[in-house]
Amino acid sequence: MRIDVVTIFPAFFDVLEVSLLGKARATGLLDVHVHDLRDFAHDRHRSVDDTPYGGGAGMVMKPEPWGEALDAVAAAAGAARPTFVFPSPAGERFVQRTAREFADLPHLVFGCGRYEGIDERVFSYAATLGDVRLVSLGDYVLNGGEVAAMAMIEAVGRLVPGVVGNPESLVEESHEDGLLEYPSYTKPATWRGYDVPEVLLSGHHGRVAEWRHEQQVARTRERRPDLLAE
Ligand code: 6GU
Repeated sequence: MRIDVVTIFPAFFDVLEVSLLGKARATGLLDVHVHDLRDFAHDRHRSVDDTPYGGGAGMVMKPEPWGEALDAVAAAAGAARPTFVFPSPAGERFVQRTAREFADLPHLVFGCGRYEGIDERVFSYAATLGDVRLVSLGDYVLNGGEVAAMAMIEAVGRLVPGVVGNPESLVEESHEDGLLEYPSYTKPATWRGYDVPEVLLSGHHGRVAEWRHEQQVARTRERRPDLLAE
């Protein structure tokens, strides 16, 4: 899978070199390219923002550098139409289903906005080059799309076949079956007076599976009743 990122803060993405995603990059499973939006601004100050038409607080990202940046990444990637992902608190919710959907695509382009947002025409233009998605992590506001893009890249990247060594570990985790994950324990069986639940020491696979499922339902009901309603 190819991933391009357009941002005014490329350094946010330095951490893509560590851990499982770093390894996936080194082995070529993930082909990640980070671009500085200011490289596509041609005035003396390499400006990427301006005041909003109609007035109001803050600055808006100018369309011209974005247009050039999107042209460049679309051309670099060749034939396949990219999917442009713009992290935005005004977008659709990013959930595990979104991550699975994105993991099946050949080319994702993350466009990270700052300030009060990106000139709306950029989204219309991007739609002529590929699919466009505005996607939010949740109902709170970050300073820009960079941290959100990082979270999405990790959630998507780990679903690309081969990135996570043991594919079984992707099956039994929170949100894969609409429930939160069951609690996990390791040795020692007693630690500071806390015991591992007896059933897990029993060696009885059927009872273990049943207990884990009960735990999943109980903690989902307690912590995330909205998931059970869905
Ligand atoms: Cl995707 N972007 C920004 N700026 N804030 C957010 C977000 C995204 N998701 C939640 N808050």
